Formats: sequence, C-alpha cells, structure tokens
Amino acid sequence: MDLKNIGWDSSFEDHLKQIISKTKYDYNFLVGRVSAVHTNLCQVLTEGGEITAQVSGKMRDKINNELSGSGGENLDAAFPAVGDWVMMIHDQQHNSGIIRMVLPRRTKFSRNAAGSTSQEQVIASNIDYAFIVAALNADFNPSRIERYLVTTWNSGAVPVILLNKADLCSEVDVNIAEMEKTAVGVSVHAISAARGEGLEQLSPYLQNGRTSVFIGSSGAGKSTIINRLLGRDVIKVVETSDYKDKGRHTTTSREMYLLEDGGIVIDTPGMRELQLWEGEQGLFETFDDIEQLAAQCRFNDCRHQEEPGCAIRSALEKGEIDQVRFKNFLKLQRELKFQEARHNVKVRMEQSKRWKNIAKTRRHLNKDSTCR
Ligand SMILES: Nc1nc2c(ncn2[C@@H]2O[C@H](COP(=O)(O)OP(=O)(O)OP(=O)(O)O)[C@@H](O)[C@H]2O)c(=O)[nH]1
Ligand SMILES: [Mg+2]
Ligand SMILES: [Zn+2]
Repeated sequence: MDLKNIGWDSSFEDHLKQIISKTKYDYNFLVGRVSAVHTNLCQVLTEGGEITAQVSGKMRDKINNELSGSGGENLDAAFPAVGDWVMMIHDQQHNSGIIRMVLPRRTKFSRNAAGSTSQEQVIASNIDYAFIVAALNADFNPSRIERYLVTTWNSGAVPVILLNKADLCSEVDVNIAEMEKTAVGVSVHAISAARGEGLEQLSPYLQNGRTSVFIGSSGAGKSTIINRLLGRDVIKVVETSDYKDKGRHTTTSREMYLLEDGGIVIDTPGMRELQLWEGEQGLFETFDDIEQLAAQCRFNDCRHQEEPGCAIRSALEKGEIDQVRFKNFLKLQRELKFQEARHNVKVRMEQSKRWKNIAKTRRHLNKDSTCR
C-alpha cells in the first residue's frame, strides 16, 4: 500500500524526520495510520497492510507524566485516535506493532467527552472534510446543524452538509435554501443514499489521499452513504422504515475505509451529545453575520438587550437576522463559556491538589529533620 493513498504527505514526512533526528535510539520505525481504535488495540494501515498495534508502556508513562503536571485534562486526547499517523516498533514475528509516538495532528475533530467531565475526546484526526449528515425527514431542523458546524470549523477541516433521504422529501429545494441560510458559505448537497442519487456531488471531495469524516445524528444514513461509496455493504445497517427510535445506534465505533477510486472515509456512530470542546473561532465562522453586526453595536460589551445603539436588536427587529438563529448563537456561546469555566476550575483544583501535596511533603520532611 502506498502511504500517499492513505493521506501521507511531505508535512508528516518532515515531522517524522525531525523526531527521528532527535531520538537516541536507532529503531527502524514503522509508520502507519490508525484505522480503528478498540479498547487497548489499534488497527493500523501500513505499507505492508493492516496490522494490530498497542500503545507502548513507555508512551503511556510519558503521557501520564507530562499531563499530570498540566491538570491532566487531555489525557485521552494524547492517545491514538482514528486518522492519526503513528510511529511503531514492528514485531515482525507476530506482525504487530508497538506504538511509540503519535505524529502531530494536522486537524482534529474534538468534542467534550459525554457526561459532566471536562475531557477532550478526539473523534478523528488529520481530516480534510467533515460531512455533516442530516436526514430530510419530518423532523429536519437546520439549527441542529450549527453545533456540528462550530465543532468542524474548530477542527481545521472544511464542513460540507449532506441532506440525505431526499427521497422522503417533497421540498428539497426549500430545505437546501434554508440550510444555506443557516450555514453561510458552506456547500449543501441533497442526496438519497438509498436510491444512490446525487452521490456524484461528493466526488470533488473524495480525492486520492484526502480524508473525510461522516458525522451527524444516529439514523441520518452515514453508514448507508459510505456503503454506497464503497459499492458494497461493508458496514452493517439496520433496515427500518421508521427510524424514530432515538436511543438506537447502529454504528458503535469509529472506523476508516478506503475507496477504490481514491479517498479515505471515516464512519462514526451518531452522537447523542455533541458538547463543544473549544469554540471561539468556530463560533465566529459559523455566526459570521452576527459577529459582524455585534461589532457595530455602540458599546463594546453590548449584551444586545436594553443597550442603546444595539445593531443586533435593530437587525432582529427588521428581520435581517433570524430569531431562532440568534437564540442558538447565544446558547452555544453560553455553553462555551460554561465549558471554559469548568475547565478552569478543574485546572485550579488539580493545581491546588499539587500544592497541598508539596506542602505535605515539606511538613513531612521538616518533621523528619526535627526528629534527627
Ligand atoms: N428512505 C431512505 N432511507 C435511508 C436513506 N439512507 C439511509 N436510510 C435508512 O436509514 C436508516 C439508518 O441508516 P444508517 O446508515 O444506519 O444511519 P447512521 O447515520 O449510520 O446511523 P448510526 O450508525 O446509528 O449513527 C436505515 O434504515 C437506512 O436504510 C435514504 O437515502 N433514504
Ligand atoms: Mg452508522
Ligand atoms: Zn448589541
């Protein structure tokens, strides 16, 4: 397998050379790209084919040591994720690998891990395009896409919106137009994976060496689309005429697939909860129109409520910006602030814990010295 076909390029080559020039050991590192992650094992694509690999104890210790000093909030994120390029020591006898290092990620799609922690979780890395998939069924709602847009803009990848199940919808053009209003400057394509219609619109993105990740809620049809692109049913899809059962998730793990005509695609399970991890930049990109208006408010710290000279309120009154869109903007902004605060509290707590430990050790030492 030519690594270029699976996304390898000169920037990774440079990283690799740099790292090798700094290591003391003369290992013959094997390079590969993580195609799936199971609890302790990774599937890795290499020049010689797919192998299984494990994170080395050394790397684990290094991550634990380095991150315990910084609050530890990125512990998970430092471990290999689907899409990562890794350096391994090759166990030729068992044709398996020991992962020693993850090469710096060019882009990464992260969310805050589900639940109430403050923990970055990398969904996929080194991606070029994020296909945000939504079904054109009865509960189609463009504002649900905004959260995905914020996350995608932050990832460094380019978002592309796919409105799937066009066969179930009689007002496709209206929905496309509505979606385009919500996602200014983002390409929107309507397709029907079930009928195999409109998929040719994806070919500009699915180029040799380019990586796309499919995201969106459960049942939107992500796996069905990928099966279509692969030309056969590789991924399991549960056939159902009524996919209203929201608790149901057919795909349970993130996995990478190679298309015959070039292009790399990553399937992900529908997310029940896409909590923002970080977002300032992504929020600006997604709500560019609102941000630009806000810059015209008379006061720098305008909350767009009762303040005189508020450009946002005036635009809302004139109907130049949509009420729902504005509400969603405020909601995501609040969520980011909350996330940031929670993160800061966690770092502070970790720090104070460290100080307490240091103080305890000191007291202990002092006590020892008085005994002597
Ligand atoms: N009518 C219609 N149904 C579709 C289309 N695409 C997918 N489906 C159906 O929608 C259901 C869900 O499809 P999946 O591909 O499993 O959806 P998913 O997004 O991968 O879902 P998760 O893996 O749970 O995240 C299946 O019953 C598909 O057959 C389409 O274009 N039209
Ligand atoms: Mg799926
Ligand atoms: Zn204002």
